[in-house]
Amino acid sequence: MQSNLFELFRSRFPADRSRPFIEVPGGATLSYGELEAASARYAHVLTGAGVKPGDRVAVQVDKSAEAVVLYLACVRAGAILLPLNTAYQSDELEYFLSDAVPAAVVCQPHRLSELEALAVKAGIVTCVLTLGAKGDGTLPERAKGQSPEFPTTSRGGDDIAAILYSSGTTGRPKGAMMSHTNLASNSLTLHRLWGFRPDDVLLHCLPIFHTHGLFVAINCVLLNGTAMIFCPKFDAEQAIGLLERATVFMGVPTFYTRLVASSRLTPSACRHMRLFISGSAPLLEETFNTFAAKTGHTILERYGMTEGGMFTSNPLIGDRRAGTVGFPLPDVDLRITGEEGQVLPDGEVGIIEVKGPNIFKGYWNMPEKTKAEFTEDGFFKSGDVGVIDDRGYVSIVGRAKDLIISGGYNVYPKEVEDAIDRMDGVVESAVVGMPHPDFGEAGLAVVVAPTDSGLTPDGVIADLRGRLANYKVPKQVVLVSDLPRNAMGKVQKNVLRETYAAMWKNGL
Ligand code: MCA
Ligand code: AMP
Repeated sequence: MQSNLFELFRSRFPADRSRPFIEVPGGATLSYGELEAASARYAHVLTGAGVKPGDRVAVQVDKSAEAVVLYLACVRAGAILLPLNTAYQSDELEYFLSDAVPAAVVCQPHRLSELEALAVKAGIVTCVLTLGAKGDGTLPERAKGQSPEFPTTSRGGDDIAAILYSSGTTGRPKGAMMSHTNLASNSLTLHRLWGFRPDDVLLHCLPIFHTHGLFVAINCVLLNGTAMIFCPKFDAEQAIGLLERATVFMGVPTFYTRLVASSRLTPSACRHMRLFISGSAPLLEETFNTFAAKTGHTILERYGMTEGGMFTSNPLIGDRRAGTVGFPLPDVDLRITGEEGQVLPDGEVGIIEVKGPNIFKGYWNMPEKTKAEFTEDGFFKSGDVGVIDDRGYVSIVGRAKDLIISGGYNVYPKEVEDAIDRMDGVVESAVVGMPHPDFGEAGLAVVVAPTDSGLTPDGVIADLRGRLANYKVPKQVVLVSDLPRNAMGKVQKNVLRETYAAMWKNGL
């Protein structure tokens, strides 16, 4: 049976293919017909370059209509999309390329030589293409002479459509393998649950190299066969101006705190809107309430992970409760377990475990790690600490994993600590998440170094900037002579958070 995700989308495209799919503010519009033809052309370029079904295609490009075409071209060709954050630096990219061994790499023109060198270093025979501006080597240029028809590659439901990397608590990034069925099932569920309508227009301001902007947002639009206004990045004032042409908005909590800070956010600015959705990080009750007071809209908060898309959602119709992430999706089994793995009754706090058709197929090249993350009866251990109340609403009350979520991006302290520890003069370090008014949380690095090491806080930050994606770089660094430890020798991060709370001026 043909389970290629593209065929599901195509079955939902509007009969009138001249209808718009992507509208870039102040830029071009891409119709569904153009999407179909362009993704076929891109698929021909990829297969012509030797990409075969199951091959990985690493993509590190700015947000654009062409990037969405490329996503669908990979799916059509039966290749595995490997989207990479544009903020990733060479050291980070080197790992992804050597681990995933892609058959093709698509990047921005200004990073071509860097990516080519990395591909050679990773020892992979690969084709490196660029997206964007004109030039013989660019994918859009090469696509010009290609046929607008492409027979969609047959895929089974369990075949992998995408691999998304996250760093993980051990510091070594792991690639979550999402199958065609994983992506299709979650998108269909969300599209139905959030009541998408034939006249919906999504205002899309999220980055498209992570699950939220790529799969949650774009896939709902593709299933709806309607348009999205596609902003290259989030700008609160621009977004408010565009709301009058939109009906649905999806954002991380930072988007909402920036929106409510504007005097232009009024009921009138939102008069055509029917749904505001938030996720990727906890939405403060204060933001929920201020947003409701300023617009008359209650934000719908949902919860999920790269490893399975969305797990829960507040209701479309009914009580959207601040501080909760709503109910498990209809096709997701969600339970709370205790330290011995026993299932806890409602009202008790424990680890959130999930099971369903959306849960990923495992970590690329890491069978042992995959095994460790699942229970014997097939539930995925999220690492989030939660509770279910007497009405069935799930709340996230903490994290068992050492993770900072900053502006919706995950920062694993272990990865940042490893980078700091490699610096000359550093004995050891600990990175903790501190409250941040804009990003929710942000990193503080406590670095142990002898007084004659020559290290300075600014020097540590400057060094990290070249080696880590910018959002992972701690906002503040303090140099100390030792770290507090418990009787087991483990660094007491809670003590560090308390100790430095007074000097932490919002990370600024
Ligand atoms: C930018 N900076 C950040 C962040 N973003 N620092 C900490 N955390 C961040 N998230 C820093 C930059 O390094 C720079 O610092 C300065 O802020 C300004 O950078 P700029 O690019 O101008 O920032 P911005 O455009 O205002 O970006 C902030 C943002 C962006 C709009 C909130 O981070 C964003 O779009 N976040 C969304 C992330 C997302 O989509 N997550 C979903 C993951 P300097 O000047 O010092 O260099 S998927 C997921 O989590 C699951 C599945 C789920 O449930 O959805
Ligand atoms: P990622 O690994 O980027 O997919 O991030 C997933 C993590 O984001 C989850 O494990 C949660 O810790 C967090 N998360 C996502 N949505 C929410 C939410 N609505 N509230 C609190 N945390 C969330």
